[in-house]
Amino acid sequence: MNVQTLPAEKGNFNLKDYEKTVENFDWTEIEKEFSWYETGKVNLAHEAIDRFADDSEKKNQVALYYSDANRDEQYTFEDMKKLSNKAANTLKDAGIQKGDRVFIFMPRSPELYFAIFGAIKIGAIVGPLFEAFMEGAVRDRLEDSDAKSIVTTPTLLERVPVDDLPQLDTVFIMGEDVKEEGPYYDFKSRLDKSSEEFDVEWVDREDGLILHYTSGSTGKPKGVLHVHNAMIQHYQTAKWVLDLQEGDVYWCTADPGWVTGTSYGIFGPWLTGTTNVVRGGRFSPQDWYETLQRFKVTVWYSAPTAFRMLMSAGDEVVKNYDLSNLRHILSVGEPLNPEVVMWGEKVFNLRIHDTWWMTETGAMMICNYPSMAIKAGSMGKPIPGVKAAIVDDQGNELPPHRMGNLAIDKGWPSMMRTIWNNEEKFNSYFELDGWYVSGDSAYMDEDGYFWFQGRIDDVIMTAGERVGPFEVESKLLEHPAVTEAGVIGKPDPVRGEIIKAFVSLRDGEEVTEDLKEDIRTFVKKGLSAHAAPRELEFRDKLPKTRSGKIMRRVLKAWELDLPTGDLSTMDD
Ligand code: 6R9
Repeated sequence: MNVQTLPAEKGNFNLKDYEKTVENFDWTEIEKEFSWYETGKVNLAHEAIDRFADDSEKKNQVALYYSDANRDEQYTFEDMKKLSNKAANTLKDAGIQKGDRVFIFMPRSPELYFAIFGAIKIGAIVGPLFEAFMEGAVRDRLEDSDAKSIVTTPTLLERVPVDDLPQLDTVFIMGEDVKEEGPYYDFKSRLDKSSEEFDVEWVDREDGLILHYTSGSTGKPKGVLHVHNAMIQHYQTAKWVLDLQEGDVYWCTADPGWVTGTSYGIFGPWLTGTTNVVRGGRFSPQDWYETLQRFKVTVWYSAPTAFRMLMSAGDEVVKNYDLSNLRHILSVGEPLNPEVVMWGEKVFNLRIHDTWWMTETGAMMICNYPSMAIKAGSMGKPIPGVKAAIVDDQGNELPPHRMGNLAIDKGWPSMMRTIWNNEEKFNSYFELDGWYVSGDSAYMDEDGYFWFQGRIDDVIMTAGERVGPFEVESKLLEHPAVTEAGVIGKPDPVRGEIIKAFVSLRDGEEVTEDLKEDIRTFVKKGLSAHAAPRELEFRDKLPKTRSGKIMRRVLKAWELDLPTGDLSTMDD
């Protein structure tokens, strides 16, 4: 394969000798940043908000720029402290206590962020939900976690089956003229009335912080529990990888319903005292470029699907905006196709830095830093303090260029502490000789860069050859007629599996036999004969999660006429 390499640049992680840093790195050094190093107790909300609000040089800095179609507001660190104190008082006065599960089910708004910090300040465990969840998805999560409380809006309340959830005794409604009766509380008027002063609950570093539900390919969604200790890694990766520096304006496009929207939409930026932009509403290329321009965003964290959508909007659109403040771009969630990296170079004149991690890992694990050369299509290298390897199905480490299980040595600070109510599931991650097994398949090259191949379940075995669907999808995307591609293995009596590609075409392209043949030949020439899709099917849209992942299991279910499983995370 011919790899395009983009040379190293300057950044916070300015260490020439990567290997030496990896060997000498000690997470306890980072702990000195936080209060527990002195007192033995900590609270993430104090470290992310209050300590800056109490600092005369930082308190008047804008912490949050919030905008959507109806609102346009800004809040300093001092404002954030007061408003999250009000939220903390509101929750506490209604009887919420340390360790209770408090769900947040509302569209993006400043109050969502106050509520999250308010809950953290009293030591509660936050359960963020996507606003698009329907009743079944809400029920599963509240039931499984024995939720005590939820903060929601009058519209979304219709999807909360309050009467069926006996544990759920405190329902805060953020609206006008809310009638208080039974479990219902008027969040807004209580916020308005409550005090701006609050003494945070000092917790242990191993106390619960956040519960993110994530769907596997089978079964109900599982609750991944993270603790306050995770902040060490949120903080350090925000420095090293997001490269956040004094004066930066940072925008993470992810919703807090997804781990990226909390670890890096809330924790990472604020733990480093950075000005954070939140834009509500749906994606449109104009709106996004406008947001970058208007807030003079310097660091931007988004996802491959979004970049691909911007790409297919055409390069003319971006020319109407002044994006000269932008200096660092990052991506997460799905493989970042080389095609997209090269597009980033062209239109932004910047490298897009891929980062790999999972809900379960809590924070970034394998990354491209400013100070290292990027190999387009690679996820980068493990951050110092993280040991990653490719292992076989017995847990033996494999040499470079062998495809296998992407696995991590236990002990990084932000690792999940359990799967809620399901210790067995939690233990199953560690069955291969104690390695944390990600479920992704990948290989490492001779320079220690990791290359994603697919979810283990998605890897295709065709005529004795292992093919990673990602490689084929990336090649398909390079074809001028194609905007999206999802590739699966389809059972075949002769070859075991054959490669089948679902493709959506650019506006104006028509499906013809010639085009099909052209696409097949394109992959054959670009990759290899065995990687070329034998079957092609055209669709207007491909099934994706809200975080932009192509749902190959849904494609497979369509193909084989099987049930599609839990679809609560599928985008509409
Ligand atoms: C943060 C997040 C985790 C799964 C992961 C992998 C895929 C994430 C990726 C990537 C290729 C990257 N994934 N980052 N694949 N390149 N840079 O996405 O968490 O929603 O739990 O998903 O996403 O398959 O195992 P989560």
